Amino acid sequence: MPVITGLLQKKMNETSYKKLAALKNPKVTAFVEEFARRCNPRSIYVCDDGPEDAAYLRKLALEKGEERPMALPNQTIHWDGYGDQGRDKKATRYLARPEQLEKMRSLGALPYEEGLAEILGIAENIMEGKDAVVKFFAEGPTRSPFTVPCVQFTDSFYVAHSEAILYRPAYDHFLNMKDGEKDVFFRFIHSAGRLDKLGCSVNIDKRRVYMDTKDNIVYSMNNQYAGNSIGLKKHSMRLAINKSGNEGWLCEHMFLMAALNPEKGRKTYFAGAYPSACGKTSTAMIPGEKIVGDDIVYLRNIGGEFRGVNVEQGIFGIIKDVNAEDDPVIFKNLMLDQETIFSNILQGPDKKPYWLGCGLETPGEGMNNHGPWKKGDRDAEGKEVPLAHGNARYTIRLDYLDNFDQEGFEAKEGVKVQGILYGGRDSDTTVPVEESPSWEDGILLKACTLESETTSATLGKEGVRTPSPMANLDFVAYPLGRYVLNNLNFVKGIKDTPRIFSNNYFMRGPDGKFMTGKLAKKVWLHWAEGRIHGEYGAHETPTGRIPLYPDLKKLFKDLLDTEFSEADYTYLFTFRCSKWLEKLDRTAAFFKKMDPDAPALLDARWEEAKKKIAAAKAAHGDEIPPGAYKP
Ligand code: SPV
Ligand code: MN
Repeated sequence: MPVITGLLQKKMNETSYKKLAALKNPKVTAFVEEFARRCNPRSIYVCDDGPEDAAYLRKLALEKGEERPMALPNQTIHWDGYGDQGRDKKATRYLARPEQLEKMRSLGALPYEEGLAEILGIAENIMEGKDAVVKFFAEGPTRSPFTVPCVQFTDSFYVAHSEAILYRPAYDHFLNMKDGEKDVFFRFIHSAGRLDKLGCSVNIDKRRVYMDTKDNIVYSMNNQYAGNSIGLKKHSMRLAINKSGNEGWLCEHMFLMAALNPEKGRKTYFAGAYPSACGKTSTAMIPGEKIVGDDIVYLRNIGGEFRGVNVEQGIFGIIKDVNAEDDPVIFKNLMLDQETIFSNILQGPDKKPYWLGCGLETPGEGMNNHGPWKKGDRDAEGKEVPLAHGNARYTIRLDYLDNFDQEGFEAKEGVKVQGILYGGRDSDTTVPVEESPSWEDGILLKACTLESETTSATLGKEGVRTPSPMANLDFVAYPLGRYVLNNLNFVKGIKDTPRIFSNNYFMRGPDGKFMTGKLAKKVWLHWAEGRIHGEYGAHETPTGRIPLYPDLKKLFKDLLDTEFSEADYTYLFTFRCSKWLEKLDRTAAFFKKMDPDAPALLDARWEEAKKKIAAAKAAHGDEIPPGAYKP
């Protein structure tokens, strides 16, 4: 029997105490007891999986002012502090044991003892006078080969409420754990710290997110923005990447969706990784297809098949530019009276939600993450405060969406993934869609070379390319070279390895304008779908295989009822040798910087690709139109 101390009895009511005791899990009890002592909340409420407890979290978030009511009764709004509007990369660190430290320095590691002492110092009495909550969740479906059980201890009812929307409940899963499994779960301790009148964390200078990948625990203090606070999202993802690396599966920063081909009676699952602002959500939500998840997947070899699950059950989505025209499915849902948390947008005097690019007439005043707001207001640095933040978000359950793939979401053994998409952003190098001839080539030439290019909309210089291998760099919790090797090795023993494709929706024409409309991604996806089923021919390029013009012309006509000219095709699918040589040089240099001990085979493969491209350039010129290249 677990020892439940007098301290917990003092801080819990009888129901909560009984729920904790019923788990008969000494490691859970010890975790709760330790942070009850260190953080010293006034009370601790333990949640089970029932709707009453989920409703209680929402009610408390409202009562405590962390969320506020909106015009529609089921919607609420939350504000993160003015300086807590995105993931804090600088303050997010790994606590590395001596044997891990050197290899994890480039990922932001701190010496274990030093970092732990600092974060525990910050945690001391941080919840004094506040109420805390303990809730159990699972990453992936419960009772499945994918399940990672998690326990969250937080003093933020906004965080707990968000998690209740975003993750599968798992109190019952903990209750039914067998003796041998009881030690294996992730632990998250979070405090928003002291709050101001808007319900926002005040001590942002003491904001820290410290992760111990060896003991699978994350400490997050003095923040609320979900990417900093929610244990189950990016903290859990880093622990899962480490765990999967040790155990031979994968945790990837990917959506999971199905391309539908009703004519042929096919449903083909794709997973896709895109750095931010490269089209990830819009690909997951292509009209007429099905979505399983939009952010994180676990991939496993199950019975020789490549299978994946969505780790989450909701979306924490960027709201900017969600409007009736560009994003009709989400927009419609945000106008309905269903459980929704808006964050960092404007609450108008009519108590309705307004955000940047919402396509509605917006009021000149209201409340936002700056407090009471009027158009033209300036912040302490003299910068105009926009009506909402560019990283403002909405939190909803996925099953509200008409295009939600319930079947794929519920499958305990996941869905069979047949295609992987790696989508970057550049104006002049990567063609809209290209298939890799092999898994290995896909990982080394498509996934590792992913980059996103700054635009005039982002701060800093235009046209700068940021390396973003697998779109996962912020979360890779062990040396990058080994992570790539694990990706390469993952398919050993898999019978039907998925095809890998690259995407780039952002090619610009000679006039500097985008070459294709937002919906063209449906055509690239369906070309990939057809290739998987052996349908289309292809031209070779030095890096892969590209579509033939007549196939795309027909797909544009059939799927979008638009014309696609041969001139546009030729421009978009021209292989640009020098641009690719530069891209491979940037990739190799980046890996050298991040992981000097990365296996030699990575460099060797990039050198080999460069030789092939240099030879192609010598034979065909710098810009090789589709079909001209002969290997
Ligand atoms: C991302 O930035 O990749 C997100 C949002 O999905 S956050 O929760 O901030 O990580
Ligand atoms: Mn993400």
